[in-house]
Amino acid sequence: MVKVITYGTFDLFHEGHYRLLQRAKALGDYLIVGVTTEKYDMERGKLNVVDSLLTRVENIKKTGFADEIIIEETPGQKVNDVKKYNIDIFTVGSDWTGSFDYMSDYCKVVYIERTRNISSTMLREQNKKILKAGIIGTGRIANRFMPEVKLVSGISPQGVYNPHKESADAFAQKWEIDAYDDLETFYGDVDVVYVAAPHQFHYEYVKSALEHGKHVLCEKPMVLQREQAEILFTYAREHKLVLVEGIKTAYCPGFEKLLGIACSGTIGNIRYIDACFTKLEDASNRELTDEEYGGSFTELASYCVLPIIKLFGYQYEDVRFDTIQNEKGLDLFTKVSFCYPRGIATATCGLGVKSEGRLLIAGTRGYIVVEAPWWKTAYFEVHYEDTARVDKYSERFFGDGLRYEIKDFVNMINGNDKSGFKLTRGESITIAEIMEKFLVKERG
Ligand code: C2G
Repeated sequence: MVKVITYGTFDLFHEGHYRLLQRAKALGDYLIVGVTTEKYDMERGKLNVVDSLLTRVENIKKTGFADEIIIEETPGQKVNDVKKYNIDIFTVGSDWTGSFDYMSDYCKVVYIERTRNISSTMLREQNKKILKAGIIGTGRIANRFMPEVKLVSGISPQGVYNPHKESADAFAQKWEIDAYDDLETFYGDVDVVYVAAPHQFHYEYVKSALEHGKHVLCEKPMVLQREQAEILFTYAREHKLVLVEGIKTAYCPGFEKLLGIACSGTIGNIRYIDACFTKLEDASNRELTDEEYGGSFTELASYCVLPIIKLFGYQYEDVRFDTIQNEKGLDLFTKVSFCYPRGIATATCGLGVKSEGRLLIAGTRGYIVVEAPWWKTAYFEVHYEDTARVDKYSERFFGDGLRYEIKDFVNMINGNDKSGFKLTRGESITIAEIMEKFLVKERG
């Protein structure tokens, strides 16, 4: 008797799950299905699981493919299960190809092709819709989005658009999704759009996606002019569409906790904020050669300006920029200084100068300090006049952190929005205004 085992969350049970189980069963005579607990999913960074363990087990039972169902509770459990149940074949979907090769020391490992087009027809409850996501752009950030989106329940990547067919095809093949070089067809097949094209194309893509009735998550900086941000947000609001600027820090749990502490009076009244983010880039990269839209400010300032806008608000009295430029006139390093009625703030960002990359929030009773990479906030300290007292806070941060904004985006669309406050429309518009002021000053 050939014994097969597979594992999964099987949330919002759909065709992809059904076909996976069907083919897993066909690999042998006896199929064991391991279903994850809520706690284990939380530990492994899977977000937004909707169905209870009981419901998920029931859904698997109904398929009739499972001869036995077990519960997966811990990271090392798979190897032990294989030994315990005398398993011949371990199988899982091809979106995990390579990840479980280590299991081949104990049994045969088979990756079953992922189902590309899942429809929600298998879902019993109408309101539990799985959003089909379309990705615009095939660059570095789009590649980071893919492993993150699969860890959020309720959304499934459907296809990628790039006007250059070969780039779309290569990306689609890598991530087992569909490729599009025609925008109309692309919009016709997806429910939501993630814009990860170069900055200067964001406005047109976001606008056209909204005009096609799609909810949009757009990479930072969403746009480089205040008016463009206003037009897009107004259109989205009037058409009841969700539009989110993807500044991941704003959505990560550690940063939320940090803002809560900063505003709680623990450090007194906040008077000074200093945020720094540097990332050395090769001089030949687009970031340091694109004379119109390159440079460190457009690339990184969204992160550094975020805590300042969150804590001091939109009403700065003065803003000034100082830069160190390369021979093309692009800023290798920029310092932006703000004056507010209640305090002052500086943000520095660099692609050609390395600095310590710290976030400091200073108040009348103490200060908060977060070391790099503070934009992926996981740990921070609160210090006081009494140097013996240091309060320490930590929070889990998974992967590249994009899953947090994706989760909030999905929840906003589904109407259970408790996260709109994390990056408000006014805050996004102010960040666009600062980008515009910088570009007008530096590049006319
Ligand atoms: N799957 C699929 N096609 C889809 C979606 C999912 O074939 N469109 C497969 C997955 O590859 C997996 C199974 O269905 O084999 C269950 O998917 P999930 O519920 O998303 O669980 P997952 O997070 O993939 O867990 O320990 C758990 C395992 O590592 C897999």
